[in-house]
Amino acid sequence: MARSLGQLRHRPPRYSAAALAWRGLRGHTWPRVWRDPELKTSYDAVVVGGGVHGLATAYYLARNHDITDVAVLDKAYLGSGGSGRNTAIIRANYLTPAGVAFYGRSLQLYNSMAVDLNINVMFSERGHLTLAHTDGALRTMRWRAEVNKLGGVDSSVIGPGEIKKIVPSLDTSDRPRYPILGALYHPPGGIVRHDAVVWGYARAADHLGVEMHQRTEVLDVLCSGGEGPGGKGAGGRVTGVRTNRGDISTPVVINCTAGWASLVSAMAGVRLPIVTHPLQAAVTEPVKMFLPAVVVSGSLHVYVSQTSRGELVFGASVDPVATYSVRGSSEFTEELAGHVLQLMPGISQMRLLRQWAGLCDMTPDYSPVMGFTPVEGFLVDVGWGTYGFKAGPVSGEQMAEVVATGRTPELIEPFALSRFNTGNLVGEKGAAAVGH
Ligand code: PYC
Repeated sequence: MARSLGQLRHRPPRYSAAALAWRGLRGHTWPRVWRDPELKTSYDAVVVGGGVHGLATAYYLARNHDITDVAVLDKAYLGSGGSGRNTAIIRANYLTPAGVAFYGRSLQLYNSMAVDLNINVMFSERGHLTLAHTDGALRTMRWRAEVNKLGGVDSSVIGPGEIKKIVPSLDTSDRPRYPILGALYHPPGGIVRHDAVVWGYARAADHLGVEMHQRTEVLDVLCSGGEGPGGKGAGGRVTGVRTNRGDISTPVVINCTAGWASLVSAMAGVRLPIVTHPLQAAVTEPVKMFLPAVVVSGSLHVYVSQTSRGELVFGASVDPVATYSVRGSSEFTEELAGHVLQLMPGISQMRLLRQWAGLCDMTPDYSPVMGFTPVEGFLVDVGWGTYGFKAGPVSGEQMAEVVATGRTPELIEPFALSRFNTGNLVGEKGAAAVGH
């Protein structure tokens, strides 16, 4: 039965604002938010990847199914991959019925997350606008709006007049090279503080008995009975993982990595149809709040939102080259600035402070790969492309159910690896924030 955080074994300490300030000034050391236990040689399940997906999977295994002998392994620190590099946008305005139902459930979990995890994740439901600059884009927005409504997700197509009322700083005149013809307006979309989501799941999972092991890199997935070398591949089963800190035996390994998804799966002899591309993002200096919604332009390859600190956070399409490099490039900055200024000429004096990149595992249909693989006990929650952060909670919930019940829940049936053999693809390219 599901347990609330109030029923957990260890409750996190609470401090008033004055007590926090006093402790800071006195140089107090802070209590650990999660434990740092010894790595054991055996667990009921091992989760590879300590981002939102891995941590949520471990949390729901413990909370919803009482499976607590779980280790989450991360080769760096928790949230150091895609969970710490995204632009924190959440939405459910997808194109396929499967996508709408899935991301709709994630939005519900984000809505109740502050209470469920007892942490302020700074969820700001501020509305999400996907601008259309061509007749073709407007047609896709109408299509998405109808699929969204049928799936119970609030979305509609609005014209330039309404867009201007929601975001006055947008140039809705006919002067720009790509005038704004309309937009898909999705009021429940918004932003959330991404690192708080990581910390919230980590702390809650820890309180339920899950172990998190940072700086613990998986070097190999150990298998037996499979058709490939080392007993890996189809027909085999998982027996454990080899890490930089020793071998761990386990009957269940869940690959929740991003960027390294295909490499970790290959360790079990499982090939995935994934190509990895970097995605760059950037942030400006903070200014007074003037951008009340998330704004996306597919034709101009840009999305932008304003954080509660006042910075503008920008992202673009994935870089055109498949690589594991996360270096920033000046081409990105230059193109971004040019495109953003077509949308909001009034911000030309703002300064960019930082830029960074994350890795996106792109699948042929822009939908994830979730659930069982031909290797018994080796499960995947991968292939998130540019949609990973917003899917973290629902993915954790559903993957935990797969492990606990040995069945695939209806919500993620469409995302099975076997779809690439049957041809039942779930085409979500039309729901990408920007053209890729
Ligand atoms: O799909 O909303 C999105 C998104 C934002 C950043 C990357 N993808």
